[in-house]
Amino acid sequence: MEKYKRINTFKNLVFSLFLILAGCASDDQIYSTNQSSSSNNDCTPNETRDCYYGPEKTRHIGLCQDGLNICNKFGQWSFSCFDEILPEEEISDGFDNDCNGLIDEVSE
Ligand SMILES: [Ca+2]
Ligand SMILES: [Ca+2]
Repeated sequence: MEKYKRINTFKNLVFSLFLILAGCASDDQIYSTNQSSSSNNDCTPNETRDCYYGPEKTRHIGLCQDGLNICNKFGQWSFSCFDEILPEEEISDGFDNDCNGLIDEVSE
């Protein structure tokens, strides 16, 4: 019984992580919470939202990924964007490292 519970909790954890990582689910959440808050910085503690501090044209391109702002206990968004992936120097690895839409374009 105990074992089953633990597995279930783990499953839930994985599922919520998946929701956070899958941008669309959290987008919906952010949209609804944004409507109720008047100021940009105010948020509910432990709330999260997508963020990306790289060039906008590289967002969601290649390896580049959004990170998360996390709301602190004072109701302010964290300055850091956790787990975001910003453009890096292109290397020959089969991925678009610098997020310009071209894969391994250096090996021409
Ligand atoms: Ca590239
Ligand atoms: Ca590459």
